[in-house]
Amino acid sequence: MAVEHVPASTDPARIAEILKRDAAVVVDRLVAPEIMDRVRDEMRPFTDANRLGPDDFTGRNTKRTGALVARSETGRKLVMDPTVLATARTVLAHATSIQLHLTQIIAIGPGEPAQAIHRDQWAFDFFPFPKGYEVQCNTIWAMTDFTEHNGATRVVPGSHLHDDKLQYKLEDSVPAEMEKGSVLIYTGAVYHGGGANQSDAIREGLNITYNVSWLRQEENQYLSVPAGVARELPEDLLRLIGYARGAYALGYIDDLRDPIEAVRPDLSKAGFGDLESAQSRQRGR
Ligand SMILES: O=C(O)CCC(=O)C(=O)O
Ligand SMILES: [Fe+2]
Repeated sequence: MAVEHVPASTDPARIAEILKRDAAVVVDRLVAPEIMDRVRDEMRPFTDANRLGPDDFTGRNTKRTGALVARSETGRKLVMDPTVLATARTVLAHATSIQLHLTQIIAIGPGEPAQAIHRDQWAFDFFPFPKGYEVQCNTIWAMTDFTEHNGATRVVPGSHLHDDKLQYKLEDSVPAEMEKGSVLIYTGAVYHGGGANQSDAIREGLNITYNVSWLRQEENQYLSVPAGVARELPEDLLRLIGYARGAYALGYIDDLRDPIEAVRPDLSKAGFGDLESAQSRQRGR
């Protein structure tokens, strides 16, 4: 079964429906290809200086370059892409709030073998989340065209409802081929992996993921984004990277203060977390 493609004009509610069924979908040409070139240019000093992966999973001929919020103006815009963000908020609506989980350019070099098929949510120390309870909504933006030949991400559509800790073979998966500027959206529970790059050019994708705010972030945003940069960010992005309570009491500073006060005291919200929302959750709504 191939990964379904939808046009850029598709309503996020419809995209979320497909994700509920398949746990993977490609939104074709969601941004112009030039946006991808801009990210590449802004990130070039960091990608050039970066080193290859330390193990087979991260890819010994693959570079992963992160901290997009600190390093790339265009990357910040992609983190806040309205279609993706509305989709992620819908997919993860069972949680009080969501946050940015990680940002990285994944540049798979020629000759890199396929990555092991996995679930991204295994990052949470392999905790067995209940079937159907998604904790992550992920994207890979195609910075180059993605083809089976150059290492397009491979996905097992519908596998979010399969058992945990399964070992899939590459033949069980299909490549999420897409044009530059398109985005693959997939959940934390779907089995997938980077494809083998059999071409002679680098396959570049921008991996931006979101998770429920009651879990830890994979990329530590507080340390990846220097406070001086954080101070200059728009409020919605600042809250999304973690300067907000994740639920009623999660993430406050010292005397029950809003975490945003650490960098933007002017934006502080009076009171503690949302008690009413916490109580309605406790009652099961
Ligand atoms: O680069 C890709 O296509 C996928 C990478 C991936 O799934 C991962 O590193 O978790
Ligand atoms: Fe992954």
